[in-house]
Amino acid sequence: MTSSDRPTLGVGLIGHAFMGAAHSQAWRTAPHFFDLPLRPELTVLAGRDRVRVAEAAARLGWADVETDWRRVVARSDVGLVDICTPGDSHAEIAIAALEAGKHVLCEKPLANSVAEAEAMAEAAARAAARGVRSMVGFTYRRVPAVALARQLVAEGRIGRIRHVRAAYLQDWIADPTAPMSWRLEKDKAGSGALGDIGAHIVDLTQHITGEQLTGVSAIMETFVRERPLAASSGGLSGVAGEGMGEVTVDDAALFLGRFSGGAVATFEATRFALGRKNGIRIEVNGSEGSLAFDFEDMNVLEFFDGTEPAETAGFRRIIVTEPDHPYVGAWWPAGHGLGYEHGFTHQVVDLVTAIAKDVDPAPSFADGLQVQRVLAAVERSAANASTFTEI
Ligand code: SOE
Repeated sequence: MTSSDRPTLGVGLIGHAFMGAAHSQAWRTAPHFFDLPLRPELTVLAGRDRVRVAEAAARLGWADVETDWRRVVARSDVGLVDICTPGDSHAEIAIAALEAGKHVLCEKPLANSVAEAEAMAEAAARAAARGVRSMVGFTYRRVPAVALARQLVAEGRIGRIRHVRAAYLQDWIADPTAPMSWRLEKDKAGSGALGDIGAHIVDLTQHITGEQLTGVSAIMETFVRERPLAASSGGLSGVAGEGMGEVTVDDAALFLGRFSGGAVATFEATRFALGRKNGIRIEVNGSEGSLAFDFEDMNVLEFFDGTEPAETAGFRRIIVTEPDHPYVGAWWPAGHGLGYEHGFTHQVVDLVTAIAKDVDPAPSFADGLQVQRVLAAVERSAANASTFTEI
């Protein structure tokens, strides 16, 4: 039986910017490369501006459009609501959808506060008791090299974990003339580099190690505090495209951490690392070996086997494109590589499979709440000057 013979799952996507496009690609592509137990249907796309959402629906392959997310949640032909909006609307939409009996996929970070994330996790637990499933969209877990790293750690191939080193480096706002966007406004995004990209490395390191962060010590910085308004925004002046807007979030967040298994860790999240475009760098040092990953070389996992004799020991580059590597068998022959979008497709595969099996997908809203608690602890630590020792 192929995906086309399967029962259908009507999807309603809310938001059609970068994440909406990435999710649309995944809903369209997944049933053509994986034998899914349910066949996703791109039923309805929601956006506030009817002209823009109609254009996006035509471009991204959605059958219908709405301009109010509430109507998506109410539709009988929608079985799953996919939330790709800024963080300030995640809680309201997700809780309404779960209470309406719709499965939910919510982009990261789960929410803009711990309180919102707690309410979402509680709603998700109530819904799960009724067979309604939910997932938070930490897609980098589903890069084959990351999935292999988690597998090697779980098999004990690097022994007891001592060090975790994680950085998420971008540079898309290093230019001070780059315009304001919702990602630079605290009331919309919750935080800046910390929640936008720091959330990813918090989730990834917890996922790879299988351990949770138990405490942090942090500093945060905002390098550029005012930016030109984008043509479409109202900002401080209230006039779209004129004047400057205030940046109300961090540009960089750096923190130390301790993991529940005793490992110590360093984290760096910045959108000012000039020259780094999407550099997610994770290194895990254990008692028997080490693993290293860089998303800018995303089909490779570096592995140092500490049990090898010194004369032949060294980091080996594993090209994670063999058919037996996680997810790879559905795609291309060895050596042809996958891209950023494949993580979103794998996310759809795992979500739809969990729904069909009537089990909770991972990462759950509870996992998203744990990340939110780490982010909040970083902000508390950075705000507490006593944790920083002057020279
Ligand atoms: C912007 O920093 C961004 O689009 C993040 O919001 C995404 O989560 C990340 O995957 C790529 O960069």
